[in-house]
Amino acid sequence: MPNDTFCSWLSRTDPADVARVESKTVIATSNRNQTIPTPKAGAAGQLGYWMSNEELDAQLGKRFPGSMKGRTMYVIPFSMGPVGGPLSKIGVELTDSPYVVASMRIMTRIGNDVNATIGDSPDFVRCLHSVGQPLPMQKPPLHAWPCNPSQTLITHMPERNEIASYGSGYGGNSLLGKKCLALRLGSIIGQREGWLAEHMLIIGITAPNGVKKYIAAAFPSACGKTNLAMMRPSLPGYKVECIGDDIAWMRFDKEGRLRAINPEAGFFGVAPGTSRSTNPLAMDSIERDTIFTNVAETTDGGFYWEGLEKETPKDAQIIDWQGQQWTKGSGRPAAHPNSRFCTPAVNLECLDPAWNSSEGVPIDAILFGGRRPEGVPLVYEAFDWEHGVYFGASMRSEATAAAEHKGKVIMHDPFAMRPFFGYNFGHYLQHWLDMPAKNPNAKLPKIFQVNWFRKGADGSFLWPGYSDNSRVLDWILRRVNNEPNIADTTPIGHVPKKSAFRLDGLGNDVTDKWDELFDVPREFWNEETNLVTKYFEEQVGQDLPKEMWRQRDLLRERLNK
Ligand code: GTP
Ligand code: SPV
Ligand code: MN
Repeated sequence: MPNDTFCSWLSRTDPADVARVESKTVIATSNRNQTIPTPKAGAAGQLGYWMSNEELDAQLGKRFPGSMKGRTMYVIPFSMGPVGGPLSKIGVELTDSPYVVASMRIMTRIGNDVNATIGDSPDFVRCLHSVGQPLPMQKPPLHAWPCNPSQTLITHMPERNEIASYGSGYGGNSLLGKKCLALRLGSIIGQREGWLAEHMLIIGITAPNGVKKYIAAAFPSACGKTNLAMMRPSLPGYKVECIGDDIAWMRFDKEGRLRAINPEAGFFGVAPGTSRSTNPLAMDSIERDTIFTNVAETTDGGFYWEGLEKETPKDAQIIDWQGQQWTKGSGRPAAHPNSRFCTPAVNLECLDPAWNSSEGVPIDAILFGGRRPEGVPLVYEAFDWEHGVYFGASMRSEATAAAEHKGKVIMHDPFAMRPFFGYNFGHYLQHWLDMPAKNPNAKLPKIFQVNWFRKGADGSFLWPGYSDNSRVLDWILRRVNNEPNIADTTPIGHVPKKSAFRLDGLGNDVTDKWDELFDVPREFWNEETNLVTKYFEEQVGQDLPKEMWRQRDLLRERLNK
């Protein structure tokens, strides 16, 4: 890299250890129904995996004794959230992976000041991680990345405040503060203590009149959180500042404002697709102090991935994510589709001045989104909180490379939390539904659904996305401000009036697609509602709050009026 301060690292993993493994991620409790809903007879549960404490002890007993033999064991005291903050939680991770140490150094607050607070909070979460390859290994590890994929198991023990992860060194499997603590255990603690742990980005948006509002947005893995969190708006006069790109901890304060903090201290972002044109501020921040995993490399020491074609000299020699010579048109990707950059938050130019605030920022709108090539408009607004909870509950999205799922099948991913629920999804819905009653003075955020990924007949995206998503944010903020006459009502929610939506500056190639972008096909939506009904019946059954059936019925009525 042509940069004096450049100091970064490339890790290549064993090709068998490249993403989260949902099917090997379990939560052990003494009560199965507390952890997962009971699926209908004959249906395989998709909302988490439960294990008994006895079975878990047996599984851990088979794996951990002697697992770190010959390796250095590191002890990482870390804080999720500002050290000592009222919403923050402390963990201590033991690991035999230096990659995990370096990554936790970026992604969390670690060090002596964390140690000092442990005396005051002996309820810290005990985290244990091993790559599962005691030394000497029979064969040297591939790419110097020891792991044990056939024995991988990521486990959570909420009753003991413990996490134990074996066999994988990758991302959410091994950086135990992230999905394991901040989302799975976090959601359980949140249910107990009356707050929300969510797979959401947090941003501050300053409108041209100088008024600043904060929003949180839940999109499934690899569906655009990091990009929205670091967006440079195309609409003049707007400013977007980033609090977080992946996780939000939120609770109503005494004044009834929903306050959010980002428990993390860095960004573990999807590399492919990141470029000067899509996410320039991320490109700036990854020029130094960054750990890259499974990206491709240029022979002069730069990074490369799909999306950087225009920014890389034509004659650059490229080594792919597995260390092989790579040429364009070879039919295989240069970077793994789930390759990542891991970079400190403080590197980001658009980091919000309040990102480190321990009481959090007030949230005025919550967005849900996903990859929906068909049928789902660019943006629509819920009629009320309960309808918004139905938005979250009925979310579906195309599978991505962030976990082990194959192909682009559309999967249910309620609240973008399917892989991260720490407790029974039915109870989780009830927790959301109870928020207004439990916080009687709550100023409830408005709830919206967005979809940057609708496709036209030719298979290309109808909406330019990225910086132009600021146009959607503009409409959302104006709705939050109760600006009159900017919305129409459809059976699925309020949509923008074309005349009120900021399309200025976009070419006809986009504006001509308005009707296609906002079409609400009745047949599609009836079918969608049937699929959600089937999912609720098969997966959640008895545990589904009745309010969700009411919302489903109201939607059907509106669709067929
Ligand atoms: P996780 O870190 O896995 O939770 O993912 P994420 O939700 O932060 O997703 P991210 O922002 O990293 O985006 C994933 C992929 O979607 C990248 O390849 C992006 O380039 C692409 N993407 C993000 N925003 C948009 C958009 O507005 N339009 C289109 N077409 N693609 C987008
Ligand atoms: C996700 O998959 O949602 C991520 C990446 O943010 S990982 O940390 O691997 O879970
Ligand atoms: Mn994520």
